[in-house]
Amino acid sequence: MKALEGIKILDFTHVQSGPTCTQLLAWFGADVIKVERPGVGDATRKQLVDVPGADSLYFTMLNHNKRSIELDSKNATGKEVLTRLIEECDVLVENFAPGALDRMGFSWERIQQINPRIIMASIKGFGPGKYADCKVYENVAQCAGGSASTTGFLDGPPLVTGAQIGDSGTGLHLCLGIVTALFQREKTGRGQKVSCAMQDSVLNLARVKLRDQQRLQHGPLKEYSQYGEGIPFGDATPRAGNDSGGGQPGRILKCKGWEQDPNAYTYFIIQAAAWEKVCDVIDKPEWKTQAGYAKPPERLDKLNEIFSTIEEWTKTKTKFEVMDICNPLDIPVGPILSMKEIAEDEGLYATGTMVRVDHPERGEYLSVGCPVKLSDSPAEVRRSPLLGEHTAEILSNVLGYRGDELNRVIGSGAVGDVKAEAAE
Ligand code: CAO
Repeated sequence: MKALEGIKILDFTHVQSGPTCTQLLAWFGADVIKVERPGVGDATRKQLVDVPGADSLYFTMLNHNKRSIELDSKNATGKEVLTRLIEECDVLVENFAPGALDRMGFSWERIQQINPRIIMASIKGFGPGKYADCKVYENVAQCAGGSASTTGFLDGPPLVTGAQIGDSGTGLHLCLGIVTALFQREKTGRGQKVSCAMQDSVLNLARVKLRDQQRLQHGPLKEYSQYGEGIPFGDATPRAGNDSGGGQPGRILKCKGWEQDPNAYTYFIIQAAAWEKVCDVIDKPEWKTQAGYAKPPERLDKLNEIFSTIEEWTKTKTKFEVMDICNPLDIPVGPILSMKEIAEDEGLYATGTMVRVDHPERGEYLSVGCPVKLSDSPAEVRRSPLLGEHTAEILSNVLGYRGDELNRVIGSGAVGDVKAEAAE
């Protein structure tokens, strides 16, 4: 038995933010029914196509373990089928542009009338306010949520990060909201609306930078490299390069082979508790007691010199040798892993964090498995559905359409190209 077994999700999501949420719910055991426009489907099916004719990796990697029904929600019969789905499902998840669901005739008020127990979960770019009507994509959220202004180097432009904190980050937040609302429904018997704005989710993940914004009022941020370099602070949290976000100085340092390999680097933290061991490893034992180096505050104006000296040592080792030497000494380091190295790491496949998935159109591909491991509800990754693959079985098995009723729905053109025999 899976944790969310018996929970039905009406998945009205598309692109990335919403689908990451419903994929997690599917991995936790919910029956996720993805509603897609007939003949078109989620736009990502045909975005960044690598295998002609096959669903893209963008789609397949975000829609595992779901069922797909083709349904035109603007057609009268389509609306009738959608109403039946709302009656049957526990949760409706959507991330359409602001107002799109209302324009279809399915406002929150209407949805509650149809099914008072349903939980409706929505992702929008911004919360209520002057930008509420904007359509928003990943990088817009990273910029509006304070991440871009605090990412990058001091002398360069703001940077977006490769981790999809706006889309997948918001999907994670929404998933937590849905499960929490399901938990509350156990006590109240009522559904509720769960809303996540991408700006808010990014800001939540950039929380420590708002911490620093307020600390600035009480003086310079001494753990930032620019303090040691004598560069004055402005009135907003600056970009901090690869400085660590906490109170322990850290940097990315070159390792053996860096001249050829763009990822031959390690992250290296000179945590106060491990300072003496760092000094021994890099053969600078005198720094353990020398004034100006022995105590953490004294080191802050010498970080460039200290990290350059450590880098002379890391350049003589591979990033994995640095890890092997430092880890037993409790010196926090981490190799900069390329996606190629991650894709080849059998240890990640052994834990289910990476998976190999078979697909009828594209053959085997790699994906990231469920990152949350439940001991009583292990996630098994199943391939994403083809467009409308489950239309027939959802109409008949979930919604109970039979005989003439089924033929009427199929004949209406609202559910794509379905064979009545398949549904019967
Ligand atoms: N049947 C009939 N019509 C359907 C349908 C279906 N099954 N599914 C969707 N549609 C319609 C919608 O009703 C909408 O019609 P109207 O414009 O007439 O109301 C239309 O398709 C387009 O939907 P959309 O505006 O949501 O899609 P878009 O490609 O123009 O915008 C996006 C995409 C992501 C910018 C927008 O949906 C959005 O801002 N979503 C919220 C924030 C978000 O999740 N962003 C992250 C996406 S991942 O990077």
